[in-house]
Amino acid sequence: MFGELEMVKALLDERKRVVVLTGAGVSAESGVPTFRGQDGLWKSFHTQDLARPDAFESRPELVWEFYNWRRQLVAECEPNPAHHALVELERQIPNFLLITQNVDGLHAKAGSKKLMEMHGSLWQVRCTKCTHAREAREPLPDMPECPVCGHLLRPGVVWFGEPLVAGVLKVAIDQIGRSDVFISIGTSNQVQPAASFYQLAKDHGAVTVEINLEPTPNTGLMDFAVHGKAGEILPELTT
Ligand code: BJW
Repeated sequence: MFGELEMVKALLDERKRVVVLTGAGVSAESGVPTFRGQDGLWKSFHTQDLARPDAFESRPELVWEFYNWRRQLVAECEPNPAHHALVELERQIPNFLLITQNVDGLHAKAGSKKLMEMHGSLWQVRCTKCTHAREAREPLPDMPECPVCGHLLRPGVVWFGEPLVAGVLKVAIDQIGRSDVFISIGTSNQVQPAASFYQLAKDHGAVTVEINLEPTPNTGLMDFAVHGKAGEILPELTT
């Protein structure tokens, strides 16, 4: 290990207040497709239009079919060394928070506890009419109905134009504002507000780090950038 990675490890060894933001790249080595890029879900399946409230309104059956397909795919996936390394960092660093954009549940499956899923979860559903919301691990029909009022359920994820999971943004802003180190891992940094978290950290004097397979629009603005596979890089930070 050398260079930037060595410096990031030294920062973490100081056990400062650390906030980590993760994206789809962290789950790529578990077999979960990313959204953008060469092998991205949205390139292969032209599904960007499905993760939208208006798509669900006009074609709910198609959108549910897409989410049920992903639920099935992700159910077979296991956490990889990147997820496990983040559990270990949480154990080593007393003041640690993991904010994930991922909806696959793999951080929780690996054992992360100080965790916020800012874009919701594939394993949550909620009613389109009443306040009913629940965890749903079991296979669902293509048009699942609310057990309380009979209206259509929807996936418990955050689509474009929708606010983040309740309370998450406030906690994120508060914690990032008080962090000493902010690390963005496996995200293309193209979706707001997550893509701007580094700026918030920087404005409050935190050291900012990017770990990603390839450069992102934020790379040049980060204090440190390490490019490669999260599953290979993150375990290096825990030893
Ligand atoms: C590896 C790797 C390996 C691969 N190791 N790396 C300001 C300006 C402009 C627009 C906006 C703005 N503020 C808000 C918006 C609108 C919008 C937005 O950002 N649009 C952009 C397209 C410009 N944002 C929103 O609408 C958000 N809501 C909001 O801001 O609400 C405000 C509001 C307040 C009050 C009332 C109403 C509204 C919500 C955003 C929701 C995003 N939802 C999705 C879908 C979730 C459900 C689902 O999964 O189906 O979330 S979109 C999708 O993108 C998903 C992801 O979480 C998100 C981010 O993707 P991510 O994780 O970065 O993945 P990729 O694929 O893009 O990148 C993976 C990276 O990993 C790549 O770089 C690879 O190289 C790398 N990689 N293998 C390390 N092994």
